[in-house]
Order: sequence, then structure tokens, then C-alpha cells
Amino acid sequence: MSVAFTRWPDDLAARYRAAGYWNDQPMTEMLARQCRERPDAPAVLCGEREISYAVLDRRSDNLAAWLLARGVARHDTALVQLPNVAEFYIALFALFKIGAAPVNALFSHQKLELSAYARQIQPKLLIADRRHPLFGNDAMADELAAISPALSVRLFAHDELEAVLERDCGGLPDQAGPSAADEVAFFQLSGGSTGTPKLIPRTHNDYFYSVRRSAEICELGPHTRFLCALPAPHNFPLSSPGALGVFHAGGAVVLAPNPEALACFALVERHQVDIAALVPPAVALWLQAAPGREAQLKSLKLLQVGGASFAEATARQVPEVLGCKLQQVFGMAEGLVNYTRLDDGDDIVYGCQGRPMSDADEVKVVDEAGHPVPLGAPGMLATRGPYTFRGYYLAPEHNARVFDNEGFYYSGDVVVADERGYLRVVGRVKDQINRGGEKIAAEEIEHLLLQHPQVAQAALVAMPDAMLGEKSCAYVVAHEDGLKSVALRRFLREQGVADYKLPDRFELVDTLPLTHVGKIDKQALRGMLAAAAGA
Ligand code: J2J
Repeated sequence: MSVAFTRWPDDLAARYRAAGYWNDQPMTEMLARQCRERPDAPAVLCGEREISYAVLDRRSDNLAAWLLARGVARHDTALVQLPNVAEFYIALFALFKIGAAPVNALFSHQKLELSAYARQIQPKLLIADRRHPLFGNDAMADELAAISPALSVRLFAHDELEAVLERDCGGLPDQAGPSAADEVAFFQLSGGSTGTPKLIPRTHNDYFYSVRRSAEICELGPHTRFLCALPAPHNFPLSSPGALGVFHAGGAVVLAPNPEALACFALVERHQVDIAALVPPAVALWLQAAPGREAQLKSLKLLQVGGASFAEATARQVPEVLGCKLQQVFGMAEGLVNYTRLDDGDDIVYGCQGRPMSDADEVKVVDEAGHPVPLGAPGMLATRGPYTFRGYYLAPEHNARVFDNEGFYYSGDVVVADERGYLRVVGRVKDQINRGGEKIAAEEIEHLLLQHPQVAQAALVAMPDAMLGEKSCAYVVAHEDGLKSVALRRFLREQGVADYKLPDRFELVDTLPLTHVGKIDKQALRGMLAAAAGA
């Protein structure tokens, strides 16, 4: 049976097909085409390795055949956790080729996140890395198998995976073949605002369209050398236009383990990188490190920045200090991606976060009652379109809250739109902290804190931070005096939450301010933090 998910209504699906947004091709098509047109051109540059399109294709065949032989097939699901290495893309194409849908967890994810994903998709396959602290032995994999009884196949990088990729399968057997283009290709990760991390079903049709259109807007081609320094599975470096955009265009992806400036500058110079994607805190580091090293960055033409608010004053330094053009990108794993265009003037490029990539993106900016606000006034962003999902996986109650009855998704962002459709992100109504592009759902951490026997109440709020934009602060009311923040931090770590979600600060207080309906008043808490920062 295919993976169940909320589909687009028939009339919209017909419209997206008729307009050519959906072309009913699986994403394996981009690789097949490059193998015909430029098999020997580099696809991925990873450390000292240069992997051509032909090799990417062959190795993903080898893995696909190995998986088929072990019973992983169309409509199965997989949990994959790999760092920024070529094997990530090889595994992704292998799974596309056999029609198995992965969740690609971030390498920073720990036990809690992996367990939550496994609980939801019940994977048959686990691909992970022996170098991850969780997978040095088999305990975590056993735990995942207890969560997902279907989990029968395990494969580890820095272990058996490398040999599997090398072992020539002599072509894929007949039963191979991707799932239909209007089925789930993989699950994207939501930044989240709820207790459990949510999954976003993405189909070949919708994702492939977003990739093609993004590649077109960013003018990618066979000449493209794209630096992927953000976590490879993240929607931005995967699809906006990201690695998949590069593969579609026939260029090469240069992998960096992280955005650290000096190592990235060396890669830019060595591989003549012309486009890179960063979150704002990484740009700040690059800006600091660049003076005196301009020669290394000569090939860089375009720096894409997105994932979190980017201060206009910093944005304006990009061309001067890094010697390249800036593109602002406001996107979301759920779908809608906005870009400033390469020929936009300075006030647009520095002053807003772009406009929707597609003519078929429908955007409403509305007030609390769902009525459109006047142009230029702030309101909540609601959107639907050919690559914006129609529902989180297995989450009917949450879906009922974040979709209206016309199928518009409410992203939780507060934006201002101008008459040309350009958007400025000015705030947020979702209960989320955006820690330099890494998203933290307040409720998830609050629930964990409440598991501590000494904690009576907990509230996680954003506090302003010069470098990251926001950090997280946990306000905690304890049952008794003497509870220490180190103990809370250790407690959260022991529960297996990713490091970036650990509160940067704990405030132990006697009471929490309440709103008139008796809910914790986070506005007041944020006010207290701002006042403390001011003092
Ligand atoms: C302010 N807030 C932004 C921006 C995202 C491209 C780029 C980014 C993402 C991403 C993505 C922002 N200014 N420029 O998927 O394809 C905040 C908003 C948004 C949320 C989505 C892509 N760009 N944001 O960041 O799923 O709050 O996707 O709703 O991680 O990040 O987060 P995520």
C-alpha cells in the first residue's frame, strides 16, 4: 500500500498538471538525464572525492539492488541519518529508485527526535553512521526496532555501507522503479511548534517542481558549483535550489561539514564555487573572516541567505565584504519559498525576503479573524500552491488548526506584503524559537521539563541574541527550592534531545505571569527578558 497522505483536491491537481507545474516524473529523472548528457561531469565533491553523475547513478543502483534483495521495496519507509557526505545523496537516489520514502534526520538529532520519527513512519530500513554517538554500538538501533517492528534492515556508514555501494549489482532488477510521481517521495522535517516533531509528506511532483523553478530563478547550469555547508537534508540546501537544483541543472555540489568560514573559503577557492546558501549567523562569521581573504572568494557570485531574519545593515555588507550578490530566501519545509530575484534593485534585495517563486503560489495576509489586512499592514501568512503540502503526516488535529477550509496553510509567520507581492517577515505567532535558523518548538521542551519531578511549571521563550538572532530561555517554577539549571540541562540531555534545543538560559522563578484566560503569558516573559537585556 502506498504511504497515506493528504492529497491536493482534484481540480487543483488538474490545474497544476495542465500548467506544467507537475510533470508526472519522479525525481530520479534528473539523474537519468545527466547520465545521458554528461555522465563524467562531477556531481558531488566531497573531501578528496569527486563523484561523477555516472558514479552517483551506479552507486545508487548498487544500494537500491542491495535493499531490494533484503525486501525493502516500493511504499516502504526508511529512517536515514547521515552527515554532509556524498553518501547522503547516493542513499536518497537509491531510495527514490525503489520507491521507498525516507525521513532524512539531521545529524544533530538525538534519541528523542529519531524515536519520534520512527514512531510515525514505522521504517523498515535504518541507514545511519557509526560515527554518530548514538550508533557506535547497536543499542539505539535495537531501540528503534522496538518502536518499529517492521525495521528489518540496518546499514551503517563507516561500516558496511561503503562496501555495498562499491559492489557492482549489474543493473537494477525489473521490480525496481520509483513510486508514482503523485505519491510521497520522502518526508521533510517541520521546524515545529508542537510537542512532537512533525513530518511533511513531499511528492515527486510537488518537490521536483519547486526544485526546477528554484534552479531557473537562481540561473543554475552545468557551470554551477554550489557550496552546501548547511545540514544537507534541510529544505533550503536540498531544494532552494540546493543540491537537487544543482543536479537538475547538471552542476556540482561541493560539500562542507559545516559553515565554518576558513574551511568554506578554502573550498570556495579550490572548487571555484559560485553559489552558496547560509543562515544569517553563518554570514556574520563569513563577514568577520573575509577581510584580507577576498582573493579566495573571487569565484563566488551569489550568496543566498535565509532560514531566519537577516538584519538589513548586515545584508548591505554582503557585496562589499564578500564581493558577491545577495539573494534573500524565505522558505519553509512545508512548501512556499520566496526569493529576491537576481535583477531586483537594492531596496528589494536588502529590504525584504523576496516574493513567491511561482505564479501559482497563492498568498493571503490575514488578521486573527482570517480577513485580509490592507497592503503594507502586518498579518498572518497563509498559502497554498503546487508545492505547498496539504497536511502533516498522521496529525489530523494539528492540521485542523493550521489549515483553513480552502486548504491554505498558516505558517505562523507575520509578514507585510507590498503591491508587487514582496514579503517582509516581521514576526511570528507560532510558539517556536528560531535559533539562528534552527527551529525549536517551545512545547516540546516544556513537556520534557515537566517530566522532571521537581518542575511544577515551565515556559520556553525566545531571548534576543546579537549573533543568533534568538536564543532560548526556560522559565521554570520548581516544587521546592534548590533546583539548579545544571541539573535541568543534564536532565534534558539524558532524555536525548538535540543539543540545539537545550535552553541557553534557565530562570528559576516563584510564579509565571498569566494572561486573563489563565495561560502562561509568554509576551510578558519576553518583555521581562528584553527589560533585563536593556538593563
Ligand atoms: C525570516 N524568517 C525565515 C527568512 C525562513 C529556504 C529557506 C529557508 C527555509 C527554512 C526553507 C526566513 N526570514 N528569510 O525551507 O526552502 C523562518 C519562518 C519560516 C520557517 C521555516 C527553504 N526563512 N524563516 O528555514 O522549515 O518562520 O525552512 O516559517 O526550517 O523559518 O523553517 P524551515
